[in-house]
Amino acid sequence: MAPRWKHSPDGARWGEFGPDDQRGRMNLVTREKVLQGVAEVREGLSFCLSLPLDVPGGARMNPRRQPPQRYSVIRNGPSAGQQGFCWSYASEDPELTDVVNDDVALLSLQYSTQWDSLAHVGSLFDADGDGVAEAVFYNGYRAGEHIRPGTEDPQATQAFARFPGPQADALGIEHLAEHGAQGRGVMIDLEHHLGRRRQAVGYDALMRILEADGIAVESGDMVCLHTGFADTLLAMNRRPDLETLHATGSGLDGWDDRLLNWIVDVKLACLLADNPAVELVVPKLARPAGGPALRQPRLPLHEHCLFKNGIHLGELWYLTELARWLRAHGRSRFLLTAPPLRLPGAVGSPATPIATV
Ligand code: UVW
Repeated sequence: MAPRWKHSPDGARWGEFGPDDQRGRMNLVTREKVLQGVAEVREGLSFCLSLPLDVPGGARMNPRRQPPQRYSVIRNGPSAGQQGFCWSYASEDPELTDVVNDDVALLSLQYSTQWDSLAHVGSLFDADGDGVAEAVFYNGYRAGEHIRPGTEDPQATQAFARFPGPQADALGIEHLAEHGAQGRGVMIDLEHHLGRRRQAVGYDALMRILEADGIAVESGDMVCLHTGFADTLLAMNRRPDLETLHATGSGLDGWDDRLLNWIVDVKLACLLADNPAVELVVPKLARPAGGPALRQPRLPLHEHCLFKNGIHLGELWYLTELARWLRAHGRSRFLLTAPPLRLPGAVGSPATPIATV
């Protein structure tokens, strides 16, 4: 089989875990790391790190992502539905007493608390060296070949079925689910040091915070960034006030090369945040007067992590209660258990992560 790439992007470590690897740096969450996580369990106290999955509310925060819609399955006709159950087994046999509810959800997988798979963000890059950039993902997996449009169903009546896929035959979220996504979590409490004002956090600021809090990030750690954004959002009770949100919460500075190098050199396994993108999304750099167009990503940290280095991202996690508890108890580490849905071919997944201390 022809190798998937002749050239890898600058700053990428494609092939680090073999050319066909689809787990990226989650490979660093080894049995030893799980035991390190388990060793952090001293109180038997668990924290749910998910927002309710119908938060933010509406689609104003991201028009591509709609709130969940749930349907019921009514087998016995509307009258059963009106009584508060879907069907009664008595319709099959009058002597049976069971009444049953089922439901169906139509879910934007990245609407609320979520994982991004390595198939979520790639880049236009000339991996095969033919002089033309193609859409390519981590380890050279190709759009159109490995990550492709799903199959249209001409019989489908639902509106959403008009836009089938994408179908990630490589790099789908099931690879993370099969790993288990359990290991040692480390909390970096940006909000405690910076407040909730929107600001980019670069290498220097991050190092100051790690030093002040005595935090050492080690190989294979699952790193959480608490900014307070999700807590502000939750308090809006599903009516997000965009003006306030646009001024709220810190995020990593994806244009800071020293920060990007640190993320790779420290060998963290994944980056998880309570804000919408882990990084602070800033407007595109300006084209120099009269100069050529600058080809650049809108989301440089996504490019660096998902595309170049196989580092999964988690967004809109709910970290405030855990961050407060850890600070009050002079701790920053915990057992993190955060499997995504084992949904083959999906590019992201809702998550209900649990921290145990
Ligand atoms: C995009 O919006 C592209 O990604 P994310 O939700 O990961 O920030």
